[in-house]
Amino acid sequence: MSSYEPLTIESAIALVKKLGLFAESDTVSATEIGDGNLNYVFHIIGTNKSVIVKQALPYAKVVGESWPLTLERADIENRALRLQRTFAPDYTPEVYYSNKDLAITIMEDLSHLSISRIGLINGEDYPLIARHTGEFIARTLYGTSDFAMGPQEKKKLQNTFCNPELCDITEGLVFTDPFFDADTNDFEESLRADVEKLWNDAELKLHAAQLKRLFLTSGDALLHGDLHTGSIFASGTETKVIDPEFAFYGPFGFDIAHFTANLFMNALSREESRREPLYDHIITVWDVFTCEFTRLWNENNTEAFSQTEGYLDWLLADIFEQATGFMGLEMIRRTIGLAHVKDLDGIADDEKRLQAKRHSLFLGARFVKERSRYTSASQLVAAVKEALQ
Ligand code: SR1
Ligand code: MG
Repeated sequence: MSSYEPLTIESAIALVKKLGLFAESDTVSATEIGDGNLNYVFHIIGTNKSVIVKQALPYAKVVGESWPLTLERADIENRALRLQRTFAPDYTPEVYYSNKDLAITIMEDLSHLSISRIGLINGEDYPLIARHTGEFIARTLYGTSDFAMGPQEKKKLQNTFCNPELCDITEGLVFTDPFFDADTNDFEESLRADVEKLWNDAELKLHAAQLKRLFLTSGDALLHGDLHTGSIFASGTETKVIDPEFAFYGPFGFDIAHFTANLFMNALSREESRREPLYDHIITVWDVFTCEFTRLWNENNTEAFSQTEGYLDWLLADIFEQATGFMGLEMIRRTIGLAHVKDLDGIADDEKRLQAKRHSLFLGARFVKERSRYTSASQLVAAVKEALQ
């Protein structure tokens, strides 16, 4: 029988003391700080140290108890964090303790950093975030791929990261619902004409279906699975990627797509004179990802064709094309789907907010439909600049 019970402030403190993470005699306080869509997050502070206790709830917090959700995701998150830390220790928090029955992960406190979405909204630029995130993505993806592990070991690992319920959320909220008049959609009434145009765009729907198939069937590498700017803690010097509960074996282009889509949406929320740092990040993350992936490819590769002329270039071009499409889908769903972004929703001026959302929809659709036309991040940036003129 499962011993699961949702934690309270009191039981969270009792747990960390029982585990010996804090002395019984220590004065310990806790605050529930979870502002995500799915979990409880307790920040626990003692005299000399602090930790984060994260607990999955048996439903999606963003919707309520009417949307039951597997507790398995806490175990997936815990195992993904531990694995990602072996490939990218500088960019992954340390896990101190995990308990599958309680759906709990206790990890390093990152409260000296800020959630990058909030920082970016408040005008921070995080000069190293793109370099660090590009290295994180390249190392975790390459390290868990057929190329690094060999197909047998990779398949064994892949089997342990089947994440059907969380994938189902993405398949619905990112790849399907925004393209139909689905109950989960949520948009401002003033956008109805734009949204109906999108629902009636047969070409867009065909491309969305193709990208959905890629997501459903590819098993390139262990993805983070939800790598938006709310999953990244950052400062001027440090970057930590958190929350890999959506981790599963999927297409190489997915994580970088979500990071860049969220950077573009932040750019849309800014005045023109403040957008350039976001554009630089998008170019940098692609440069760094490409260089690091290439370095790892040449250093450690089990594939007999690895040095066959043109193979790596073809693969990188393919990753770029699929990522451009996934990026467009993320921009669309964050504008009209169930889970929005504060970057766009928080624009106080009605006209500016609607304009930013229309740009997000327009650019999202363009990136989905015309993904094969783009071959570099500077072309993506140029397309955004042109649309905003
Ligand atoms: C019901 S969960 C909604 C969204 O929150 C997560 O962060 C994922 O992005 C998911 O699509
Ligand atoms: Mg999350």
